[in-house]
Amino acid sequence: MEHKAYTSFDPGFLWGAATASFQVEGAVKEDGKGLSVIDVMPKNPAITDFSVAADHYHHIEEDVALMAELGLKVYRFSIAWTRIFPKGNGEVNQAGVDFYNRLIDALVKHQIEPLVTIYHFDYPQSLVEQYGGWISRESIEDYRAYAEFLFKTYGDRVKYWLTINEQDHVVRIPSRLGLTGEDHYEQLRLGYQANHHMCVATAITIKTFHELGMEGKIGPAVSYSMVHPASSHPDDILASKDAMLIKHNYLMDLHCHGEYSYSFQRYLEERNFTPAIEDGDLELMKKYPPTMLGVNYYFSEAVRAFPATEEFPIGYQKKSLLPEAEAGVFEVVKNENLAATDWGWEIDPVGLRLTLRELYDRYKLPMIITENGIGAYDKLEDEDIVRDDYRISYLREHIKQVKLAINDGVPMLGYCAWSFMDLVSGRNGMEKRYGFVYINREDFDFKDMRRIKKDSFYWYQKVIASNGEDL
Ligand code: BGP
Repeated sequence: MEHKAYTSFDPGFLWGAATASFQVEGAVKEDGKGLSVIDVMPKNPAITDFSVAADHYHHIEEDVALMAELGLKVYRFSIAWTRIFPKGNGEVNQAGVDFYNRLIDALVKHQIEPLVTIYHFDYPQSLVEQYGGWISRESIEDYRAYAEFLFKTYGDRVKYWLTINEQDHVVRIPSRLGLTGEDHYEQLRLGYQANHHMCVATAITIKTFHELGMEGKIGPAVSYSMVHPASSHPDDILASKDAMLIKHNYLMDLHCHGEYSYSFQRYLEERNFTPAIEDGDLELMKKYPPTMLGVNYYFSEAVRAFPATEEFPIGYQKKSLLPEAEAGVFEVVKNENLAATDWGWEIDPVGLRLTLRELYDRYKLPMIITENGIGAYDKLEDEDIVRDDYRISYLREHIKQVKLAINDGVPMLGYCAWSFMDLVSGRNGMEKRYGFVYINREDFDFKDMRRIKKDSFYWYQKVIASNGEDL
């Protein structure tokens, strides 16, 4: 839809960039930090571990100064649960508390709004050992108590909170739940139980947020993107709707409406995946929905119908971490209309506008983009130059679509690019870079960790300074 009247970004629009603790901090065993599931999971030997990452733990003053130079209005980062509570519950580690006090104070000094992710994948390993972690109901109170501690400790300076990052990924990636040994079917079944506990934990934490009279907004950071039908064949259109349901909407319906939709209930029943739900759980979710949504968007997908057969019976999934095909439901296929990144992620800026409209139509909550960016093999040239024009063009096209979504009537609080600086990619180590700031290290050579501004840094600086007019 083209619009006659054209709105610009609101003067208070939060231009930002994001990171996550385990991907940037390093110092995994320093100052009393406990181990997380990320620290103990089996690593792909082709990539580095996260022990040093971007060494942000030892560079916060320098890094925040760069954020200020870039002009950031908001910085999204996550708190490592195991720096605050090394065992996930029980004793507090003051050195960890102080680290985030220093970071938040430095941000506030530079008038950068902190946007805090309470938990971004690095679940305390001790809770897995104590009672199995998220698959146990005991996990709910420990998460709530941890979040309450953060509200009371940092809430005087932090107004925007993200509860859980990409819960759908956590429940489907066994190492992020701390699962070992179970077969694929059992992992999925336990994943849906963990999912339910995370939804209850989110709702009860939002209840605590309100009871403490916290100012500001709170909600999950969700991975949500359009699943297009591969053709206009009605079977493919049905496949795309079903894929949207089992990849994204099942979770949003729980967070925002406190319900397992009828079709999702059927899906779970047919596969024996229905989780144990206690009286009052759904009421709690209904009563305490999020007050904002964080949206992580990188690519869209196209799907066609994938009928169940004898060879692929209902529920058969391709052996990939995130579902690429599920018999009886859908199969992801290449979208011939779109170019892709070096990792095959299909670049779809209009898909972002569609995503934001879809989310707002369904859930009516203000949103902030919490991740959007392109992973690439950046090349450091002589004289510390990184010519990442592909990043500039990716971000430019996506920001244009955010603007169009605002014109469509979607309330957007801000936009955080992924990522502020290069960091260790969850599955691809240091070779897949995302930052505005280059970190001079490779997977197995830590070099000097020098911070180098890429071309995209100077471009984004202009975008922010012009409030999105100079793209
Ligand atoms: C999201 C995560 C981030 C980040 C990003 C890029 O799923 O929230 O932590 O890693 O994806 O993914 P990747 O590093 O696999 O390219």
